[in-house]
Amino acid sequence: MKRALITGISGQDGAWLALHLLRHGYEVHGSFRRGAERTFSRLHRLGIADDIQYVLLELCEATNLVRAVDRTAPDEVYHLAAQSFVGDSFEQPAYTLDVNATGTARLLDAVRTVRPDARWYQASTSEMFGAAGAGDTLLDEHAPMVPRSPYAIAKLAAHHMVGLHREAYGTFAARGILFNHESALRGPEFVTRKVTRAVAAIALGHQQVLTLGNLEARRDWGHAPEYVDAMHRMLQAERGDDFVVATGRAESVRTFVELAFAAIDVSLAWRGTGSDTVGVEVGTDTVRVRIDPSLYRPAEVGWLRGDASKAARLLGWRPQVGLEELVHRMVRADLDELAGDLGR
Ligand code: NAP
Ligand code: G4F
Repeated sequence: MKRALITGISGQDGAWLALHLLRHGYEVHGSFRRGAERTFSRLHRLGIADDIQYVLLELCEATNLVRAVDRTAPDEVYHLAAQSFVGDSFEQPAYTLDVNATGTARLLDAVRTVRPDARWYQASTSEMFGAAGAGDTLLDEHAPMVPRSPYAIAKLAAHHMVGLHREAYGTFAARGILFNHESALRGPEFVTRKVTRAVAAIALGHQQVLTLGNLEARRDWGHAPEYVDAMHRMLQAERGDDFVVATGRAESVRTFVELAFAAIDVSLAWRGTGSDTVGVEVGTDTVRVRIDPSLYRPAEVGWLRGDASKAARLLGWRPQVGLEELVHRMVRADLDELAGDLGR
């Protein structure tokens, strides 16, 4: 039986990956950090909370990392833990660098010291491409990286540090450059889940208006459970390598909003421009979407679209669930969750 250590077990990807590895017969160790509440709500939602072995792990604490690796003795390390919200990284740049970049360096060193043969998966990100995605450029593993946020800068440093361990110490290290991936387990601060939760609340009459930032940003949105499968495939390959994981289709936040309202049979008409834009419900003329400029980012990544043909060729990985289906599933799940909450 293989043993996996997943850092960041409480997050969206941690939960989906744990489910995937348990189904493949792994012993799964999941890391958590101290907090006032230890609920593991996503793991409970997937019905696997009792199947995980939990280990305390804080990326800012080097000796704790050594002990965590020693205690879990993993064959595969999936390093997912991070300060993952781009917006907050502008408010907390030094903290984001410490957790995402220096934290990765600390954990790499702990694994090299205690468990040098363990295979490493690095949660790299399309955000590292940043400004290089402008003008609908199709981004593959060789595209330039022009980061535009403290989060992306920290992730790019971690990406290079993992590459260095591959080169200098012969570590089996895979770097997954994943584009945005979403699900009903996505954190509510990210735009997709913010939209689908609000649309569900509007459908049930508990919210009137959804307030957003930049409607024109385009993202390549895929289905999270498929993306954790790609992570697993990367560590079963012959050698550690780099892979873009994406759908190849980029749509705007505006289009995502339209699709989410369509899932509750509401058509939106857009009026105004820039921060004066409003989305109005066709038929009732009720304002359903407004812009709050305070939600604009100091520097924005306008366009991200990925080319995952290398993953298709070498890993046999291809995206399955399309954007319309993804949005529909997320709205449906939020309707069910909210209706359940209201019934309690
Ligand atoms: P997420 O839901 O925000 O989960 C992040 C996890 O990291 C949580 O378990 C969190 O624990 C943990 N964590 C945060 N700071 C930590 C620290 N100082 N020490 C130890 N653990 C810490 O993120 P996700 O969407 O699952 O993403 C997983 C990884 O993939 C992240 O590295 C993210 O940057 C990267 N990524 C995500 C996407 C995407 O579209 N989802 C795309 C590309 C790359 P708490 O619950 O205690 O906060
Ligand atoms: O949903 P977002 O916050 O995701 P973002 O910034 O693309 O980052 C996510 O994907 C990355 C992969 O590319 C991951 F590495 C990262 O960890 C995270 O999972 O924002 C998407 C877009 C942005 O352009 C943002 O400005 O939506 C725009 N947006 C417009 N209104 C909004 C909002 N974003 C949020 N979070 N909230 C809004 O109200």
